[in-house]
Amino acid sequence: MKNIDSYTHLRGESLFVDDIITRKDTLYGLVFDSPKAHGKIISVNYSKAEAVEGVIKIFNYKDIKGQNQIGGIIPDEPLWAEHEVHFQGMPIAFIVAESEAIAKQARALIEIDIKELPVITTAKEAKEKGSFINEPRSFSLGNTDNAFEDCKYIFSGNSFSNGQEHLYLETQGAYAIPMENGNIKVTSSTQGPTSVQKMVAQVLGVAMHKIEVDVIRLGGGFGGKEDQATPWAVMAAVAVQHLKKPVKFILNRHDDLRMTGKRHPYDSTFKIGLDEDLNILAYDVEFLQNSGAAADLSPAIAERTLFHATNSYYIPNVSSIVHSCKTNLPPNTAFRGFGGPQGMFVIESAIAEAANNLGIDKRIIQERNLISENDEFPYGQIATKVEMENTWNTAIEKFDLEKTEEEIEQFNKDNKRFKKGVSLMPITFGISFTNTPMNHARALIHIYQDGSVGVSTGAVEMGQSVNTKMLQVAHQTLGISPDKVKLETTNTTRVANTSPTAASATADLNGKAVQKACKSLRKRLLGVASNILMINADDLKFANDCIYQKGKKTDLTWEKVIQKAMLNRVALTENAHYATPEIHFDKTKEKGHPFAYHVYGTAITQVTVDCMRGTYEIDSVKIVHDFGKSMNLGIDIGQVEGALAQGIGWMTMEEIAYDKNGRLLSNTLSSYKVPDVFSAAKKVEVIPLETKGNKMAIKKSKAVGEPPLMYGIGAYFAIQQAVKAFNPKHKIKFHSPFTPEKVLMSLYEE
Ligand code: MTE
Ligand code: LUZ
Ligand code: MOS
Repeated sequence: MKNIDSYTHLRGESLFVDDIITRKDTLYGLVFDSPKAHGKIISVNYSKAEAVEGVIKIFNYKDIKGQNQIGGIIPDEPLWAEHEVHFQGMPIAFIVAESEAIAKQARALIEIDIKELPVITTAKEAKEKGSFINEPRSFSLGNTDNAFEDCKYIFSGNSFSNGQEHLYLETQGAYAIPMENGNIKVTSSTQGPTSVQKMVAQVLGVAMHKIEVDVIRLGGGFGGKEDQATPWAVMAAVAVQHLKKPVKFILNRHDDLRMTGKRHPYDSTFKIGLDEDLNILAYDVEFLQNSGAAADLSPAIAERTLFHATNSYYIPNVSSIVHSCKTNLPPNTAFRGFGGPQGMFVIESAIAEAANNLGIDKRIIQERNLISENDEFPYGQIATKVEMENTWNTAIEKFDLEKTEEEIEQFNKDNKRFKKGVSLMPITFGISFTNTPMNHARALIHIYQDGSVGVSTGAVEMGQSVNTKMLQVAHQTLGISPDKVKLETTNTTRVANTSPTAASATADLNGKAVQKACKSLRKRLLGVASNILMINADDLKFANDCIYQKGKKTDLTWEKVIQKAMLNRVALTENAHYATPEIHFDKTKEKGHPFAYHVYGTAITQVTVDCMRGTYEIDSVKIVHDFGKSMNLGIDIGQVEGALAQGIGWMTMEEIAYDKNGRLLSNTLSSYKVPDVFSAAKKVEVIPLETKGNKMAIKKSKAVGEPPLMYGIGAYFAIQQAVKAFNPKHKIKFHSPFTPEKVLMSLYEE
């Protein structure tokens, strides 16, 4: 089934926040943000700005009736700065004017005096100065101290991965309108409607029921709108509370880039120990997460780094620790993979370092240590239904890796200027919010009296096509045609207390709720049909908009059953709640069974480096991915391709740069390069490995949103191979992104 949004997307008819027809008295907001990364606010003078004609009011922390606090996990983040600023781009005030242009004009006239304080931009520096968000977390398995003594080979090193800009096509924004009795309706471009509702209520000092949050769809989120869509919606709502007029606030790209957090850069050190047969016996790793100036989701992201620190390998002795380091950058936040990719890059670095020193192919160590059935993850979960070796071996075989390797060897012998490299990248990703209480969802289904169906869930559509999947679940469970089903907007008055659309678990959680609600409706309606036909309900089934008796079509249609149900006063609405069973985690022991299941896969990446210019091309990425039993292969392969491009971008060309003063240098699309159709990968092939699936996955179709991003890590190591082929003296480093500039330096270093 095609994505149900594709028709309106292509015609430009899909609605986003900015497309809502505004009320005629609508006002426009704009943030005044800190020009300095750290300091004390001595004074702010708004008088010139306030005097601009068309400026209605400039809000600051003094206008807040509730709490000036929007921190989700830790209450350490004011909506508007009070006496101190902690990063460039930190919101200080909110200008509301008759137009955006007027607000912009006024913003330039605000005068601020800041007494500057020392600025920290790197995690290392923060650690040296003892600047942390919270206490460190650590996981351990076995005993690394003893195990290192048994190792024949021990290697250690550093690994750094940089941040990444989400670059959702639709920038952050919200439109808030006053309703009666002080109620406010906020249309927000958020992955977390409930967090927006909760924070609006908290800052306004009102009950949550006074705030309705509606989400039509997002023009991309990628984690950037899990927590960081909230401030803009809250600011618009504060203005509505005071002015009793609608306020619209859409960030322009420049403001969005400067004010919002990104993927966390990680600075890590590792020590890896192997025995004679290249079994990894021990792994010791310390992660320094550059969290930025407030917690945001950093503690949860740090946690997921630990969960994925050993990627797809079984290592019997592991000791890992992560420090969330407080720096003077915008608070970094969720980004596809949620700290997992950062952890996985380090273990791949450690294996590459070992292989390089031993003069063998990285693949040999990888292959020797792949996780298999009943192995224990460092967090205590026992691996079951493992498909790791299956994807690995299938990839090697189906894509004829041996032939590729021979061809590359020959190519590298024959060519001086161009060198090729190849790498294998296995992935293992746990599905569920690592915070167990978040793993639940609800659905509300209405069957209207003409037989058409409206489905509301807590899922936010952001391009991943979750609405299409929800529609599939509903129409298949009810046995009616897809065009009878409509997906409603995500709205806190219809589905409340939702977890954000995140952790790749949205289709599973909300899909299970839809399925449950539809099954209840189906059962009830089969009772109605049974009365009409005077046939035992057990022999009846809905399919193709009709009732079937033991596989034979009857004359009774879906519509007729619905009409009869109406006459008989049978409820045509159902609400269902789903909470993932079996999962648990004990944070005091750092052990448990946090994931419903794992997703596996293997990518083979081939690159060609131009050794004169340092530029490179990704020739091909060939992937064998564990989809379980995909319920929509078109959508799922689209997710693999999109995530892969994002992963390659993170590893190769997307370079976030701040100067020493915490100013974002890569603040335009001319100074921040994302993969385009030419530079992502010339060829992507995905072989869907149809596996048993998992009963915890919706229709046994495994979650797919985030895991394939990590295939992109393969690009880093393939480029490294090619560089080594040209310059054997190159001392390999782990410092992503591997930009053409760094490649050039590596090609010619002595
Ligand atoms: N795909 C598109 N097109 N746009 C997005 O913003 N977000 C990704 C992924 N795929 C995203 C996307 C992220 S970060 C997550 S967590 C999942 O989608 C969330 O949706 P799911 O839980 O339905 O997979
Ligand atoms: N968000 C979250 C996530 O709050 N918890 C998670 O475990 C998670 N995982 C991936 C992406 N977002
Ligand atoms: Mo995705 S990082 O869970 O929004």
